[in-house]
Amino acid sequence: MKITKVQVIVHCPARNFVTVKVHSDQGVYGLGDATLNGRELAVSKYIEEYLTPSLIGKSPFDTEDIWQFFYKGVYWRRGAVNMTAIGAIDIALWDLKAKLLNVPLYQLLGGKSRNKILTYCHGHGTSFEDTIEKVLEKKEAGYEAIRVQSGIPGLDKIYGMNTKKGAKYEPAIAAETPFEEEWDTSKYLNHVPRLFEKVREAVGDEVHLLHDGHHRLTPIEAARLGKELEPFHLFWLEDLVAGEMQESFRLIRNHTTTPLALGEVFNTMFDCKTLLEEELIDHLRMAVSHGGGITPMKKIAALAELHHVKISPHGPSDISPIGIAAALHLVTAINNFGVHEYMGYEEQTLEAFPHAFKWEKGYLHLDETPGLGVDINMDLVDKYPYKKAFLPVNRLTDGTMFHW
Ligand code: KDG
Ligand code: MG
Repeated sequence: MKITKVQVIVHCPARNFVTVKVHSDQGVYGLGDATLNGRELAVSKYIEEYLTPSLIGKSPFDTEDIWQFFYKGVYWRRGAVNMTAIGAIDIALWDLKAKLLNVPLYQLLGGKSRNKILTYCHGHGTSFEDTIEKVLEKKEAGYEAIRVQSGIPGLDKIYGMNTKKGAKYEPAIAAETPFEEEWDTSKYLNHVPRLFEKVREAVGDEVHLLHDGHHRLTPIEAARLGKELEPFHLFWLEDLVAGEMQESFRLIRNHTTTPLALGEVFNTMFDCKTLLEEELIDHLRMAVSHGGGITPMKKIAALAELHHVKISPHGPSDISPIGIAAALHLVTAINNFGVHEYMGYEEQTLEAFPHAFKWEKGYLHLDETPGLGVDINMDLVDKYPYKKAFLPVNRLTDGTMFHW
């Protein structure tokens, strides 16, 4: 059995995606998600130029050896572009292998540990009232877990807002250069506890509430926020400080019992080794596609399990249904699953990626379709060409460059 061809498809069905299609001499193909929001062409070129030639002729069953070949063989290890490229190939090979064996992928990862996958969505509004309305709408739609972000008085353009009714969360903006947002930490820190007091009162105790700090605080600011939110029993506080300094979480952890989540920008075990070994977080948010694929994520999940940390994958709409399915199969098989982010897709994206997974009443469900259970509609690829788009950048109100 041999890999005969690798196609890298860059397309924009409502937003940009990079899809990898690995063909075998059995006429069966596997699909991988190589989308890295705002840096799509870097990954597509990387796969075409540097990975594809080494894949041709290899057996698609040798997922471990192929992963090690690309990870160790590059010499310049780690990094988002490199690991997303390796991850896309790895996901496509696992899809292909499961299709060739005629089983859903989770059967190769340990079988079924659960029947359905808890999801959380976004309930975002401009004001207290608007946010409460959005959160209640999501509760009504069946979500048991809701991420809450809201506009902050005095700041016009900030993260996590979606003002258009019914529109999906989409931070990337089509342009030649990134859009600039603004930030003021003291306004934010004063606002968030008041927001959660009101939201908790409106939704009651049954719904899990989550919040994303998007890497913007210092450890001591994060500790204050965690402490002040304790009465409202959050499911988690995500990305409070930048993840580069894993040691920063020691201070936060010593000050608050609010559960902590981190990791959507991580791409290897080494980004979270201290966090896991010292039990400094409760949920690891790595996406399978950005974390190097199924092969390393299965090992990371095993290390996390040892340290009471749950795998709760990043699932924004800039991860394609292929990347989401890869995570769904992984978290179906492992024991230490927490929650999966899921916000749905625009109509064009759904048409571009026919898929077997289904969302119903707060949970995602897989069926018995062999492989990942996701396809790509090749007839639509030329209809939706790539459009350059960037994630925003962020400045303090005095113009200082800040974290986004
Ligand atoms: O591409 C970046 C987005 O996916 C990111 O802003 C989403 O923070 C995010 C989240 O938690 O989904
Ligand atoms: Mg996040």
